[in-house]
Amino acid sequence: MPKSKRTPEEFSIDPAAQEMLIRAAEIGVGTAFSRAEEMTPCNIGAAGMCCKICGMGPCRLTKEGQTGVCGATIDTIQARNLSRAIAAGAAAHSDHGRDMAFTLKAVANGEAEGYQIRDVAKLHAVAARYEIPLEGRTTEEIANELADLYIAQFGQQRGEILITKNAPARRLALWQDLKVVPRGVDREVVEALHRTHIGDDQDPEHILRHAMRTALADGWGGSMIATDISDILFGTPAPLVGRTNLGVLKEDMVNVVVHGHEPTLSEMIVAASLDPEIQEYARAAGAQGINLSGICCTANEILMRQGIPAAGNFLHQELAILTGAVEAMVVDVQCIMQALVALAENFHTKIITTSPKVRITGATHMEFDEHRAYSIAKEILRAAIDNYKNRGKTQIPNVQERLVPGFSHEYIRYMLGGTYRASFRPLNDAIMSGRIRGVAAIVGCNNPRSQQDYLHIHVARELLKQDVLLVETGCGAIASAKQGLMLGQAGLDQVGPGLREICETIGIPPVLHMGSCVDNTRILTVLTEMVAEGGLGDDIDDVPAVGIAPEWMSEKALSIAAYCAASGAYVIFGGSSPVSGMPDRVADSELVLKYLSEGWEELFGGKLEFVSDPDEMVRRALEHIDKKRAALGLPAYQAEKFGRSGDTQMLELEKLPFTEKRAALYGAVE
Ligand code: SF4
Ligand code: MSK
Repeated sequence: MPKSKRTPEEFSIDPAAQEMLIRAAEIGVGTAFSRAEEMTPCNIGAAGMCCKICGMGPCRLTKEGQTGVCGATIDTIQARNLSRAIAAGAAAHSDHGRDMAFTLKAVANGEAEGYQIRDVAKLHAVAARYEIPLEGRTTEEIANELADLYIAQFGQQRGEILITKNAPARRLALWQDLKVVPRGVDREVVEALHRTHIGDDQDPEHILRHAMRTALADGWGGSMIATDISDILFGTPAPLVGRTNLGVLKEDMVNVVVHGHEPTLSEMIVAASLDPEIQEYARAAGAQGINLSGICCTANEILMRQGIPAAGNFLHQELAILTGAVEAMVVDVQCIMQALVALAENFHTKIITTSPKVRITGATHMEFDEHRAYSIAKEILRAAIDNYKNRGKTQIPNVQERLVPGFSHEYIRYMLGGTYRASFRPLNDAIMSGRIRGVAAIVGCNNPRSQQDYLHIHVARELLKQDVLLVETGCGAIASAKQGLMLGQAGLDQVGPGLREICETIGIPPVLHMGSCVDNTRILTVLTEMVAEGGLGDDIDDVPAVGIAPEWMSEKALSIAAYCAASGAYVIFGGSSPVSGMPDRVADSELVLKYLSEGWEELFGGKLEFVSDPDEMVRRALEHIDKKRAALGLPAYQAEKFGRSGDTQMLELEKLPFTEKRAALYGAVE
């Protein structure tokens, strides 16, 4: 393996990652970090200037006015490439939602071993949204009807998918005007692929209009279904104390890491790990028990519901194996690196694939079936325990941090007003007064082409200083958690004065963990509730809010960006743009890039821009928030007006002599 040009510190800001990267170099094994360094991206493909849709190509358009063999222009090619990526992302999220709907159906019919409906209140709330009768019916009858309704959204051919009814009325009317309300989830994905086949839709703006419809079928379709059903089956998240980073792995226990996205199997593994029979089996193997942890969004799912520690985000998947302490990494779907299998050959770790959709050559396959989920979960855990005896030399970084995850939109509502006055009013009021300047959602992946976590954390810290409340999901959330930004203390010493007052008063961290990447729909719901509460406009594009994915890498991220922009949000992506063109060499290669910004803004009020410099991301985010504040007639942000309440005053009083302190608190004594 060639010697790396970058140091471990340049690869990641996380000390646990740095330690494991040193270990990788000592052992002589590669990781995504070193492979990214060795693999120079193709500059033509990276700029979206290559088409390989048909056998007359691939066509690389690198000269002014050049077209593909079929005559396709650079704009058409870029629009097609982006549209296909959005369709793939929407398909991944939505297929996850479909599987959740089938699981709900199986549970309702009593056919899913080990599962139950844990959140009946959420089942009722969701069913009521779609006018499913509740009176005099059993939980199973209601769940059955909701499952059928949700399953039907995927295959529906005409009309509008019902989930879009949850959007603000003005937004839905706009989508209806623009004819982008999805007719059925699958239909839009299929049509995106059809339109981008050789010889079909060749007007870039027309292609991208349909890309928006496809993305909406994800955000206000498949993903929202996935989130709703996960909550119904496994419980709506509420804050609890969790831990994160590789230090959560344990030297004297059987370490099982679950990785991927769907909570169906991982929840069952959590339950099976508590089974006395399994605990005894682990002790008989010489371990103190089973230690479960997660990677990526599966981690987020079981962290925010069960408090199971998160071993790390996307770029930690290989690093966990490098500890030598993982008996089994159990994967389902999405974001699983093929490199895991080859890396695991250097250790004793078993890579266990479980989804009927995902197999990796060389991995052990133990197929999951929700009808006998608990038994399969126990078989997987037994296989991990049997592997404990094969463990060699280990090195677990002594690095971990606590966090408070679990801020579902239901909980945010509750925390702002309690049981009797649950409401978004206090949040809206805080924004209207300027205590909170605005809200930013920092979401998305890690990408080894940047320094792991750096962009997430730099942007987060700068926005917090500017009194911007942060909500986070996916790997971005784990990045913040690793840095302690999801603890109450961060609301006291890492934020501007106005946000500090809010964090103090409610007792929340300044960065709210809202779940996995399908749970970006929770953020759409929060924005919708803020609009409904009043004072921040009539639609999502009025709210002083931005979405940022500083280290994005997946097609799912592009789908999320598109549905957020279609919902009215300003979305900033870091890294490089897949449609950047090469304006310095090919002057006519900018249309699509401009269209995502100016064109989408004109149509939807939301837009997508690619910005590589984190300070520029912050500047644009704040500029947008301030522009929206001004449009609403809200006072301009003035940090100096706030910060004189609560702990700040108490801390200042503490410094005074006793008599002055008493006088300040209780008045002068005669
Ligand atoms: Fe080339 Fe046109 Fe075929 Fe694309 S569709 S590969 S531009 S010939
Ligand atoms: S896991 S899509 S790396 S957020 Fe959802 Fe993380 Fe991105 Fe995968």
